[in-house]
Amino acid sequence: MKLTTAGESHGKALVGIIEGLPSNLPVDIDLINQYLALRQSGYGRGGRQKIERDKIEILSGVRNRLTLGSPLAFEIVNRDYENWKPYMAPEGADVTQKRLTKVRPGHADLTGVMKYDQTDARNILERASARETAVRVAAGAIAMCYLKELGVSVSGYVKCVCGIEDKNEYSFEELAAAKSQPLFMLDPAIQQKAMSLIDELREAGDTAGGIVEIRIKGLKSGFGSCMQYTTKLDAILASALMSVQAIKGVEVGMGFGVAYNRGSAVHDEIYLKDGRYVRSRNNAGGIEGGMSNGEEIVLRAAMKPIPTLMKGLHTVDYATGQPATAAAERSDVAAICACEVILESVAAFAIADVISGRLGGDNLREVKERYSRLS
Ligand code: EPS
Repeated sequence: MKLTTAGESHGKALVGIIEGLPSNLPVDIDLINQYLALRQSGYGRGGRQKIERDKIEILSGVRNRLTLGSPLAFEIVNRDYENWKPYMAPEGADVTQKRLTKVRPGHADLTGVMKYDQTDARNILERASARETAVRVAAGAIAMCYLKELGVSVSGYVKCVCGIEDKNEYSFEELAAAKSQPLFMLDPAIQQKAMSLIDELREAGDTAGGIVEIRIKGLKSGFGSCMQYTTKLDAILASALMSVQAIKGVEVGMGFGVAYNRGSAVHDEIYLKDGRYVRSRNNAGGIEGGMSNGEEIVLRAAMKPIPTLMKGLHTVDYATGQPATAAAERSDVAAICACEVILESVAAFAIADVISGRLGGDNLREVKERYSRLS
């Protein structure tokens, strides 16, 4: 399975093409739009989300809500394009306007203008923007339709906002409550503190990142491989999560904790119970030797604070070489809820890809038969 994305943040539309879906897969358009709306939600988001009403428009590959096995192409229109058309139109635009040369620390601006031989960081940030993730959420929701057919589900919640951390453990079922919360957090008191901090940061013109936990339930053992480094499931998932804008760290299971504990406190002991292998706990996060071991897959990712700070950080104006305050017109204070939805989506897509890589299958019946034969 392969996803190609295209589109600029203030261009006409965001576009995605998915290749490799089996035929006859039911595509739940309401679910896709629900995920797109969730990506726009959450406490701490900025002005852009008041303009956009992200909705998928499927252009090919689906007939009467079932996939055809052909490339599935779709678009998500940028409503803000109407305001940006004079400055963004491919057919001709006034590029003297909306120029950005006071490059933002932490954003793609500076390295991008140098690499692509530009004088206007607008030509970089439009594509580097996290708006691109709308496409990945739509594709992830389609991957969830595929996973649902096999009894695999993906969920998650926000564990930490700018150092305010929920250290509780939750069952997979408990995670479902997160999405109805303003910050997708599960402890009301901790969430309240995090919301107050976001208010403070908004006043101060500052931003916040956080930690998201993603869990995958129902995946049978043996997905991924120990035979070649490129096929290790943890490497594939870490790459998927790290590919999301603003992610600076990924953990699997106990993650960095493994470095602080002895072997007997880290490894999950194995028992045979009623003819099935079970483990004493799940520090491995459902992956051993680069393969799923049948336990829940547990991933965590750290999101850096949004690099557009309304108060502006020290920078250099690329046009003049003079010291400057970094550009800021509008920004999210925190986009951790969006990040949670995006991480679920990219994890779902990566797992669907690994399953389809192992099972093949031109049509859904073949895929389901092959999956059901696995123990
Ligand atoms: C985003 C839209 C953008 C930003 C954000 C993501 O809107 P605008 O730039 O028009 O205000 O809110 O972009 C970034 C975080 C970024 O780094 O560029 C969206 O729809 O998710």
